[in-house]
Amino acid sequence: MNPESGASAPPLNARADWTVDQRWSAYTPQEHAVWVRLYERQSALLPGRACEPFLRGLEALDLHGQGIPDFAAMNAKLGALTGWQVVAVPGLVPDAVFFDHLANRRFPAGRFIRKPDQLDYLEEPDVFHDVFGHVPMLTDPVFADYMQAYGRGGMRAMSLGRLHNLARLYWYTVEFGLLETPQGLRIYGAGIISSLKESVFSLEDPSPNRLGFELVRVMRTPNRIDDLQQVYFVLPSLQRLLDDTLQDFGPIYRRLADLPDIPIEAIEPDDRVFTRGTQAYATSGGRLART
Ligand code: HBI
Ligand code: FE
Repeated sequence: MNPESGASAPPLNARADWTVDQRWSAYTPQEHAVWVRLYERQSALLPGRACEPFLRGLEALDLHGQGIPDFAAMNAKLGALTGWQVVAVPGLVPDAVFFDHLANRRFPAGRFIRKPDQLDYLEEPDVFHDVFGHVPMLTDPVFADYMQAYGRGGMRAMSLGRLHNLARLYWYTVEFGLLETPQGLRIYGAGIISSLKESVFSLEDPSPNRLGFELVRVMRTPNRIDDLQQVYFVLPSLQRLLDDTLQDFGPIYRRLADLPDIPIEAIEPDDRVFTRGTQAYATSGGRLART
């Protein structure tokens, strides 16, 4: 999150709400080919790893990997399912703009796609992360309501000076969340599902902690934006996430003001532990140690 982002104005080619036309017909064959490569890599990993609502969403939206989806066609299907729409934006948008879109059931998605020599490195969310990663879950009615509730809560968190706490909730759910199912843990977080390495690491590596989701606990846990996660939080159900988020966050924010952050690798006495991670990946230096 850019601390100055609240002050900036939209780029000249964007509307006041930071949206732009997707200009689907302007994508080059090379750009479509990047989508196809990413799609094929990720979809091979999804069976037995992605949660059912995600897989159903991918089917329902007909995101079959022929190329970068045309938002207009995708929105017709998405809108009929949950009333959500995807709008194109140039890149990261200011927090207040982001929250306003979510509160109105619009998901801002990057329009550009990463370069073929940077398949695993992203500075800003591109169309593959935003559409492949995020949009399938928006076909689930419960998750769709959660995202809207999150957007509504965003402005309040900003005015109360607790945006850093609310942003952690987004991080550890929408981006890096795991779901408990009778078949085992499954991915629903877009940051995981759009990443080759993390789709395997999040579920199968002995390094990270995997802990039961608790709202306040999550909001006390810092996150890392530059590497594979040290901790994942496991939801018992998507309904639990929605229910927790529909409560009044005022008292929670007052409690958080008096509670210290929890170190990222810590396991607390009250935590429900799915995996006590070795933290081997993080303590060996993570990304920095790799050549
Ligand atoms: N902009 N395009 C875009 N995508 C995001 O995920 C995003 C953003 N602006 C702000 C923002 N996220 C944060 O407010 C949330 O992650 C909390
Ligand atoms: Fe994202």
